Amino acid sequence: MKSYEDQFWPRASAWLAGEHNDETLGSLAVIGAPVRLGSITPGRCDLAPSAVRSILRKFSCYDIEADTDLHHLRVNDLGDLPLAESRLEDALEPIMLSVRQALSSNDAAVIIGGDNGVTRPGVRGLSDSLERCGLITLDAHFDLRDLGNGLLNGNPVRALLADGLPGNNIVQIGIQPFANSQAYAEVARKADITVITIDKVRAHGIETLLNEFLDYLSHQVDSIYVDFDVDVLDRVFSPATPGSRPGGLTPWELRRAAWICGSHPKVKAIDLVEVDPTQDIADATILTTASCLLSFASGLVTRLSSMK
Ligand SMILES: [Mn+2]
Repeated sequence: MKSYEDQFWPRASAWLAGEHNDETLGSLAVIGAPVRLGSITPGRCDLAPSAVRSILRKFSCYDIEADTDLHHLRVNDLGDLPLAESRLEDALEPIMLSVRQALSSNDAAVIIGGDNGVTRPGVRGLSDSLERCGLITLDAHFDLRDLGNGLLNGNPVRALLADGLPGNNIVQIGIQPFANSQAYAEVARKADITVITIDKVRAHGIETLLNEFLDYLSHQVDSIYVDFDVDVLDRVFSPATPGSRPGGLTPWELRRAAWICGSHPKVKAIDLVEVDPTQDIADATILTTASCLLSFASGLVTRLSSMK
């Protein structure tokens, strides 16, 4: 059946495929990084990049909240890196180099995982000097598990500490009770990582906190990477992420966070990870994930127009 098309309602899928205004403000790279073999709970998060791309048919390109149209931005969709059968150890270099290359010719990059193992190579893609890089995680978990059993989706932040990322360049937002151990809370404390639990987010608001920590990091780093582990959402909104728990963020909070990151001049890359489309219900998780990609892009339009 031929689908209904309306020339006055351009779809975000067409934008991702390359539709844009004759004159644009800049460009956004999109990289699929379908790693899955490091997942503690085995699943098919390797299918998320294609699921996000196809659900964009259901979205327009207009952000009424910011009054921005995504056609002001060119997208370079670099496709999926062939990593679905790769160990995280072997995925480091391809993801890192892809991010590095993407950032050399685009204003920002969105990496669609894959499991949370993409965060380490993603951050390493920003720069060789990790002391000049900042990391914000929106995640129910520390991802500071021991490295003794090799790389997992549960230890990218621990691996980054080992790589030389200073703990005081790391801010973790959305950490849930009874989803993390005291031993790993102690690792975070000793490393001087800033930890904002989910109850603190509830008390102070995601916008206030995110703006505060983007400012804080901006004073000590050149570029910032933001990890959107979609399991930071409440489980009701995120059935497709194995680690989500009741009591997490709402889709509104995550989308708003994505817009704020897009609008901030030092945020160079974000990732969207941990979504296993085979576990989704009514596309709830994948719709939110796609809305984060679009809101980050909308924030980037606002960033680039203010720089003109
Ligand atoms: Mn995580």
